[in-house]
Order: sequence, then C-alpha cells, then structure tokens
Amino acid sequence: MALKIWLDGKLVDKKDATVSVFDHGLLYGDGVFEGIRIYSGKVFMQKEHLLRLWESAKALRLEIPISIEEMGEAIDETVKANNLTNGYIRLIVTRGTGTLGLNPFTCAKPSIIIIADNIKLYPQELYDNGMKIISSSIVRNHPLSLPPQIKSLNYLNNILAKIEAIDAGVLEAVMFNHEGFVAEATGDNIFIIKNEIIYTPPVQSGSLQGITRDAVMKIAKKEGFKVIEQNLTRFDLYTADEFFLTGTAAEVIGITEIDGRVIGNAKPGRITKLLKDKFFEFANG
Ligand code: PXG
Repeated sequence: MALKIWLDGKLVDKKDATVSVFDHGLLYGDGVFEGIRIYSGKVFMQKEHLLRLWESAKALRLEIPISIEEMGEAIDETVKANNLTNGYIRLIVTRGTGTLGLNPFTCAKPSIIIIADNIKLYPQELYDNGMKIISSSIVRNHPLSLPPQIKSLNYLNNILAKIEAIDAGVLEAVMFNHEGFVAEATGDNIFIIKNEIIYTPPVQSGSLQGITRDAVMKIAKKEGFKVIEQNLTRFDLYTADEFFLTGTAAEVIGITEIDGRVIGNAKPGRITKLLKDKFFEFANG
C-alpha cells in the first residue's frame, strides 16, 4: 500500500504529495518542523511536540492556519491511514508559496505536511556497544541569530557539524556555543554522569528543548538521581563516567569515546542503561 501523506487538509498518495518550487520552505528554509515517535500505537508526547511547534512558529512570526486540536486530529488520521503501531511522524509547516525575495509576508498561507513512516537512525550494534563521536569546530548558532530553541527548517548549522563527523569516520558531533560551552549534538541533546550525578546543559546554552531530554530528566529524578542543568565544558565531557545522547530519532544512546578519549570502561554505563530501559518502559507503557 502506498504511503499516505497529509497535505493541507487531505490524505494523498506519496507520489502526489508535492509542494511548489516557490514555497519559502524550499527557497529559504523558512518554516518549522517536528519529529515525533509512535510507540505501541500511541503518539509519544504529542501535546509537548505540538506546543514546541507552535512556539517555534511564533518566534518566526509564522501563523499555523489550523488549531492545535485540529493538528492533533490530522496526526491521528495520518497514523491510522498508514497502519502504524510503531513509527515516526514528520510534521512540517512551511511558510507557503510566495514570490522570489525574502519577504515572508508575500506568502499566502503556510503549508502543512504530515509524513508517518518508519525510522531507524543508527545500527543496533551502536545501541548495544555505544557510539564514538567528535567535538565539532562548527559553533552552534548564536541565540541572537537563529535561536537553537527554534526547530526550524534551516538545519545548515547542524548539517555542517554532521559533515565534519562523517568525515572523521563517526556519526555524531558535539556542538559548542559561542562561549565555548557544550550546546548539543547535531540532532540530539547531551547528558553526562559524574559520581552518580546527571548533568545536562541548560537549553539557553544553545540547544533545542528536547522532548526526550525532558522525559529522561523526569524519569531520572523519579529513579532518585540528582539531575543538574549547568554549563558543561569539553573537559567535563572528556572526564565523564558516563555519556549519552537523547533524541526522538536516536532515543537514548550511550557514548563511549569522544575525540579519542574513552568514556568509562568503553561500554554504555550502568546508569545510562537503566535510564534507557526506563525510558522504553515509559514510552511503551
Ligand atoms: N537537538 C536538535 C537540534 C534536534 O533536532 C533534538 C535536539 C532532540 O529533541 P527531541 O525533542 O527529539 O528529543 C533534536 C531533535 C533526525 C532527527 O533525522 C533528529 C531529531 C528529530 C527528528 C529527526 O536526525 N532531533
């Protein structure tokens, strides 16, 4: 059965799901998006994802032409049409079709696209044995240029860091902010553990407020761990006992080496594994 895509109010076959070459989403990366998981037939933290989408849109002066409730219904309809019990939703709102020229206000109406499909970001082996990463030389966007809290259609900052990672023979890179503090990975948030305490940078250090990050922080606290949001340096990463990344696509993945520095005993750590198990219990529960 052909994949059904929700496009501006209608479910259409994948081959008919097309947008205009004059859409400012394509011309300028002008728009916002979300990546959402479906676990055991349920859209994971849908409300949180939709709130974040609306806040990203607000920051860009982009008015989403339907209500949050209608968007929720459209997501459910798309998931059902594609018969998914586990999978991944890509929700996109573009600025819409306009004229050549930056002015977003020439665009008549934002377009809404909902894709529901499957995703596997990394090979299972990396989840079992941990992943090697590098520090990127690409500084995360300054909050006064393109705030990293906006999940926009312009991911070039992250893509440049991703290219650097791939050139170095790994799949992820840590990005630092303009002050030299840890921001995030190219599509994931960062956690380290030192002396049984869990640390993650505050979002103001240059990251997206990850939904997976929030869920893992909540789970960790419930399990009795102390979770501290504070600025982290490259040294903090190098000397961590455990290190992991969180994200909708990556879920929870242990990091075992960064820039040639081995983390812990070169295997995903005990607390990382515990949090990963508890995360999946929560997601599928
Ligand atoms: N930082 C950035 C820059 C992201 O794009 C996260 C952190 C983690 O946030 P969530 O809410 O997902 O826990 C993201 C989200 C992909 C892909 O294709 C990446 C994300 C989402 C969907 C797909 O690599 N990252």
